[in-house]
Amino acid sequence: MDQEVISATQSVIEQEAKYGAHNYKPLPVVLTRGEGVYVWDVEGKQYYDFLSAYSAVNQGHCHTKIIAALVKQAGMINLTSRAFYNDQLGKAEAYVCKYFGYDKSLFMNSGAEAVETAIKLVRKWGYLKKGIPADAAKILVLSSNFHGRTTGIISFSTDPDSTTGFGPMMPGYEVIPFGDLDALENSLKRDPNICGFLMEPIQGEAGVMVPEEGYLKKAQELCRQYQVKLITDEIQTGIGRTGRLLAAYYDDVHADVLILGKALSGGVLPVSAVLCDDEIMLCIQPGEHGSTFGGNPMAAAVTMASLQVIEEEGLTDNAFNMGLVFRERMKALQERRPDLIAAVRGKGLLNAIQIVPDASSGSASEVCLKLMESGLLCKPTHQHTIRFSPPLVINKEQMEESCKIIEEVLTNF
Ligand code: IF1
Repeated sequence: MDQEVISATQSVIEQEAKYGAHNYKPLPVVLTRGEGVYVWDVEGKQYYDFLSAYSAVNQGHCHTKIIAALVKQAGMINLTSRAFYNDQLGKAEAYVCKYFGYDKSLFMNSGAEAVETAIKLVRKWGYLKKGIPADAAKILVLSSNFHGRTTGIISFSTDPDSTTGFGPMMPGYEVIPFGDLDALENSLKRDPNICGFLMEPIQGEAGVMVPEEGYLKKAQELCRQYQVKLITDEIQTGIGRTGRLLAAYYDDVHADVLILGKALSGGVLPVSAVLCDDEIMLCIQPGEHGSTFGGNPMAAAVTMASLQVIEEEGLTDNAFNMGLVFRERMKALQERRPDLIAAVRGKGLLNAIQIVPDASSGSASEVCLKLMESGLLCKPTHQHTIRFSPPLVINKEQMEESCKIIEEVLTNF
């Protein structure tokens, strides 16, 4: 291999190791360019991107329409703060409200901020509308949840890596087992101070865990019965990723509070939003919540373009169809090689393969290294699970070629 080229990758890795915090352990690949489903490293090697920045780049890398909106707005005005109006935010608010069917929207930046915002909204609603005594509001969450990294959000994480050494944890949350409707009902019955139930319709970080069909529908009914707001975190599952515009649509559920992030901007800028109806949103008054960058005109312009692309290019349906192709091939491989693959699961283009522990295939991270060498980038979640989430613009031919790479790596390990 070319010596000079190796050092280009190596020098970036060494610089990060020296000057960056050690809070990540990335694959040893340094990317410099992306287009559609492809990314290129500094050595010029091309890869299929089967992570899409954890489902943020649903519209594909450097989508011309989204970049055009970004550049156009960049030459007009970038940031006004919310002390003044800008001429883009109102348009974007109207756009997302109509797109997802809510009265109102509140723009933030990161996913974690939007989750915090949703919690604040539902707590406020709990005090003002449900009559919960001051500071007694409680929010239900699921085991193995992932909603972000703030001190508030990690307070209800069940992952020791997320919490250990970061205490004290904030009270006001109760964790119930994933997929367990009886546990949900018991908690709702027991505690009248519960104001919200926060959940991921498919748990991403937990390893693409799909609850039983009808779980969310029943959960919504229970929440209504007990006057509790259903908050769906669709930061990862939303915006076409699972083959429906929102994953909750599989259960015909329209959540009381919807949290979006990641692909809301096509991965171009950090943009998140919370959507809900007036009954909840108007509980927060001027001065009670905000963000310097939240709702900035760049984010607004990029959001509208990103959502337009999803619709115009039929990316939700494509995700559904390409997901069928992917799982069919992978399930066929599992049938041939049950010694290698323990499970294939997912919806649309949010999928995971679980590798048989101690199989000759090695650990999930070793498999990901081999896939990288073969020209396909993805990331393990936990020791034996690999997540596969390509941009939704992937076509049949690209999907077939990607499946071939995965099959070859898994079988020739
Ligand atoms: C990282 C995971 C995925 C999310 C859900 C909120 C957030 C996330 C359902 C917070 C963020 C990202 C964060 C990213 C890795 C990635 C991730 F492995 F950590 F869990 F996708 F599965 N709700 N998920 O998935 O959004 O504040 O990050 O914008 O490197 O931590 P954020």
